[in-house]
Amino acid sequence: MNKTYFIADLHLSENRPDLTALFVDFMQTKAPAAQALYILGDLFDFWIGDDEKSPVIASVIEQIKWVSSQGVPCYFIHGNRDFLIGKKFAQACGLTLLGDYEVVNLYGEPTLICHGDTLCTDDVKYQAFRQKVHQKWRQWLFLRLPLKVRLKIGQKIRAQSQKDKLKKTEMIMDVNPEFVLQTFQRFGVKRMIHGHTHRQNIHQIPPHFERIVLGDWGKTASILEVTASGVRFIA
Ligand code: LP5
Ligand code: MN
Repeated sequence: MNKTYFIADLHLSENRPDLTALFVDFMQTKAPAAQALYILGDLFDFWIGDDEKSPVIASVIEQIKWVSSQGVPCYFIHGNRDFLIGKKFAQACGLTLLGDYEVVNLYGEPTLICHGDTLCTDDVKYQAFRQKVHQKWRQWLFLRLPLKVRLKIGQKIRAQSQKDKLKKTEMIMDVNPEFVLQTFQRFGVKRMIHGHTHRQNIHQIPPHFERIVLGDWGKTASILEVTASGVRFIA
């Protein structure tokens, strides 16, 4: 029971029933045994408002509701794909929405958690885009558009993003090491857990920092288990 799970970047959608199946399996078999579950963004491939309905969304709500009902608190940090997840969806599944950066005490070790996109400061075009779409008034207007229009706009942005990414190097799309160090110092922590870059790893950074990167889900899941003894990927 003395373990906490972290997952991110599942990118669930109607097009990938295999990913939903992996998620359902995790929620039915492993998650109920945890003290808490943290989902660090991009649970969905795409989110255009809490009013969208689909079998995948219904299934995710059911699974999170079930795990919460087993006494496992479930937390969510927004990703760059599902930053529009709101209170309605959270309430429907009993999910607690967290801020972009949170420090959680994990068995005595203060740990910073975030999605990871904000650490990629070299991706100037993305950061400018992020700043715009995080403006409350833009989101307010967007969410009042008909669902079909929102879907079209979302698809246009996805297409543009994919085109832009072809011109970006792997280094540009990774975290900026100096910004990471500043972030450790700013929050006064030695451990950080994030996703987004899909580069699953546990980095030891001198003199005493640890940066854990969650992987994306594909053929297998990527699940980080944190206990009093430390961290390990169980999938
Ligand atoms: O997602 P991924 O991994 O492929 O790439 C990300 C960055 N891209 C994004 C965009 C998302 O993929 C799409 C999000 C859709 C959300 C639903 C709609 C919400 C609208 C809200 C309005 C208030 O996050 C990508 C990074 C990459 O990670 C690596 O870190 O590089 O960033 C980009 O590619 C951003 C582009 O460089 C800039 C995009 C400009 C888009 C302008 C489109 C204009 C069309 C408008 C139509 C009306
Ligand atoms: Mn992401």
